[in-house]
Amino acid sequence: MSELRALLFDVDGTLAESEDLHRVTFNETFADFGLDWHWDRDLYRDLLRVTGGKERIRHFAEDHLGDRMDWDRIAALHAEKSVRYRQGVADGRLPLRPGIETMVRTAHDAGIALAVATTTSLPNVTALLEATLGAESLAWFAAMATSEDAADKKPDPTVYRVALDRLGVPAADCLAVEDSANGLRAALGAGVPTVITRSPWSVGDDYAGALAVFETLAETSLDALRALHAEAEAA
Ligand code: XBP
Ligand code: MG
Repeated sequence: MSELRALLFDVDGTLAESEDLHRVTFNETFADFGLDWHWDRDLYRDLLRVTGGKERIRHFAEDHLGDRMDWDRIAALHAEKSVRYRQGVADGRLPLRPGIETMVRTAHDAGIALAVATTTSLPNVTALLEATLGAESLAWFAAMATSEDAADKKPDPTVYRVALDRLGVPAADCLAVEDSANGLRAALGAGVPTVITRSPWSVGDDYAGALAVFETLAETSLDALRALHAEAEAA
């Protein structure tokens, strides 16, 4: 019989509604590099199907412009975008989504292990946690699995497998919180039961297989998540 021992959080769209800051800082960087690219909201929603910022740039150049962009140039673009993004985070432009702070604090106080499994980079995650929950919150997370750990991005389950490995907790004793179909597929692919908090960027995503779909974590509680997890285990 398994019990809920760990919560694994996605970052973009789950901890914070961060995709618009990613989008805006991509556009600022394109202008800085002399590219006449502009990713408006509709286009960006479509591009989000490709996870990972560098992979998204490559996909856009190839599929929308027929331009096979050099990977070093993609990496340089992405590095500048990441600096701009973290400046925005440090400036307080990204609050945590409703219910996240309460859930993180409650779970940590209850001895539930916390982890992150994300397609974005470790510096982006630490910048967000420092800017919102404070530097001391980094120590509350027993494991971080980020873009640096997984060459294959979500929906590939690698990033979740790395997080589980670092946590040392079996997948069945964990619960993932995700906002997208790609994230859900990745978590389920690693055997982690998953709840969804919807994001405006993932409207229309297929959430089949999720234990529950919430608007935000403010609609639920740690006890309710424990109950959901126990029910799924018993089913
Ligand atoms: C989010 C992503 C990321 C962000 C941008 O996926 O796909 O690529 O859009 O971040 P998830 P980077 O929510 O599953 O983490 O530019 O740092 O990749
Ligand atoms: Mg996400």
